[in-house]
Order: sequence, then structure tokens, then C-alpha cells
Amino acid sequence: MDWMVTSAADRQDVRRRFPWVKSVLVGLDNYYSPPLQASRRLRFSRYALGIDYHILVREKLETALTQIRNIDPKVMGRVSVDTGPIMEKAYAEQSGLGWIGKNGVFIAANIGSYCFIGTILLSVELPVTSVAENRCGGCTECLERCPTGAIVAPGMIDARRCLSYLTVEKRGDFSENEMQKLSGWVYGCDVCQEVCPWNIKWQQRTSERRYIEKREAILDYIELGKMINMDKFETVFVNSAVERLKYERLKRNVKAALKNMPKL
Ligand code: B12
Repeated sequence: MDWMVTSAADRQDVRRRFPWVKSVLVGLDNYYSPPLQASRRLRFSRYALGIDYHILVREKLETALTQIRNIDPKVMGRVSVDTGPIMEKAYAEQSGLGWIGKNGVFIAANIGSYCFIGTILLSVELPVTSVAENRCGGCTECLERCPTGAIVAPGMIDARRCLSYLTVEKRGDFSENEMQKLSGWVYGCDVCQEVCPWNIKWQQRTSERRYIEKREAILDYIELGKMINMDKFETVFVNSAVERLKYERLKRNVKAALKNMPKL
């Protein structure tokens, strides 16, 4: 993830790359789905149980941008979801829709943190919104329950230790220590969100069926354990965020997780 360093300056001020920007519109999309029945040994993050959010959030924001342009065709705009030089959580926090939690994830008021963030950069001045109150207070559930202690300080993540980084971004083999900490997770990790009292209070099943349309297929697939195969990988994960991981790395994750399953 060297790009985080190389693009750091651009990330701090989007006008470096897009000098015409006057406002950033933030869009949130709920992707929450209830946990699955306990019989499932291996865990898979909720954010990747359906069609890739890069596709769906962009689709919705492009529609919004078209509507903005119908109102004023002179408006310049650009949609960005995840991959642009934009600190999406920072803009979400500036938008007043919620706050960045101690788990380092943006918690939207009345929705929780199971929401994707997308932005529309605009060449028009929009009314400035005020930052919402940070409501984490004295709670430290996420810091205490993170399986690898990756939340090194409130809101500060040592990404190298985060199971999401290890299962999604890390290339090559896991160290013995990393394998022992997988706790059954084979793609992403939701622990710091599952233990969050605000999620327990606000989480609601997404109305966007496409975010969970692959749920059963994905879980049947990973439950094959060592028997997972390449052909089925392509069928199950087509158009999902997992495609980028490729079969070999998912197989690495499943084998490592099975070898170090937490004792029930
Ligand atoms: C790199 C990345 C990761 C890395 C590193 C995570 C991290 N915390 O840095 C890894 C692979 C570990 C990861 C994991 C996950 N990710 Co991720 N990730 C990103 C990505 C692409 C960039 C984040 C980044 O720049 N990090 C670098 C640090 C330094 O910046 P930061 O995280 O934004 O936080 C700093 C700034 O916000 C800054 N800040 C705050 N206010 C202000 C104001 C100003 C003016 C400035 C300059 C700075 C600033 O302070 C923060 C601390 O330094 C974003 C998409 C995006 N473009 O933002 C998605 C994103 C943050 N990820 C997302 C998700 C869903 C996850 C996971 C939950 C997935 C999963 N279940 O496995 C986990 C959660 C891990 C965690 N607890 O944070 C969502 C979060 C949605 C939400 N509700 O917040 C995003 C927004 C993608 C999206 N488009 O929806 N992710």
C-alpha cells in the first residue's frame, strides 16, 4: 500500500489534483447483513457478500451527478469511490453525518459503521456542514476485542496488523504469528464493528439486495475448506470485491484459517 505514502499530500487537499473543486458531496450506503448461523466455521466480512461496492456506489453517485447536471449543466463533477486520492472518512466526518470511531471506521448517526462511503467532487459552493459530536466517549470495546491489537490508539490503526489488510492486501505467506491470529477470518474482518455498541444499537439489514446476493454461494464455497477450486472461484466471485484477491490468495487464507481455528 505504498500509494498511501506517495499520495499523502494529494490526500490532504483534493484541490492539488483537481483545482476546480469547491465542494465535496459525501454519500453513504448501508451494507449491513445479520451474522450467519454459528455452524459456519470460517468468517467472511459483510462488505464483500455481494456485488462489488466500487460498482454499486459509483452507479448511484453517477446518477446523482447526472441529476445535478440536469439542474445546472455548467457544473463540473467527478465521482470517487475508495480508489481516488481522497480521505473519504475525513470528508464524511466533515459532512456532519457522523464521526470517525476509535475503531478507525466512520460511524454514521442512526446507521452505524456498516456503510460504504463515496464522494462527488463539485465545482460549486455548497452550504458548509458542521462536524458531528464524537460519541465514542469512554468505550474501548473495539481496541480490546481486535484479534491482533491493530487499533494501537483511538482511531489509529496499525494496518500491518489488521486482519483486513492481512487477508485482503498482504501478498506472500503469513508468518506463524499472523496465522495464529486469523480467528477464522478468510476475507476482511468485522470484529471492531461487531463489538461496537453504536452498531448494536443502529445496525439494520441493507435494502440493497445486491450487497448480499452472493452470501450463501460464498459461504458454501469457503466451507469446502481445502477442497475449494479455481473454476468455482471465478463463478462465485464474478463482479465482487473478492475478484481482486484471486484464487491463490483466498486458498492461502482458507488453509491458514483452518489450520489455526479458534477452539470452540
Ligand atoms: C487503506 C484502506 C484500508 C487499510 C488501512 C485502514 C486505515 N484505517 O487506514 C485496511 C486494508 C487495513 C482497511 C481496512 C478496512 N477498511 Co478500508 N479503506 C482504506 C482506504 C482505501 C484508504 C484509507 C486511508 O487513506 N488510510 C490512511 C489513514 C492515514 O487515513 P484515514 O484512515 O482516512 O484516517 C485518517 C484521516 O481521516 C485523518 N483525518 C481525520 N480528519 C481529518 C481532516 C483533515 C483535514 C485531514 C487532512 C485528515 C483527517 O485522521 C485519520 C487518522 O490519521 C479507504 C478509502 C478512502 N479512499 O478513504 C477505505 C475505507 C476506509 N475502508 C473501508 C472499510 C469498510 C474497511 C473495513 C471495515 C473492511 C473489513 N471489514 O475488513 C476495514 C476496517 C479496518 C479499520 N478498523 O479501519 C471503508 C470504511 C467505510 C466507513 N464506514 O468508514 C472505506 C471508506 C472504503 C469505502 N469507500 O467505503 N482499509
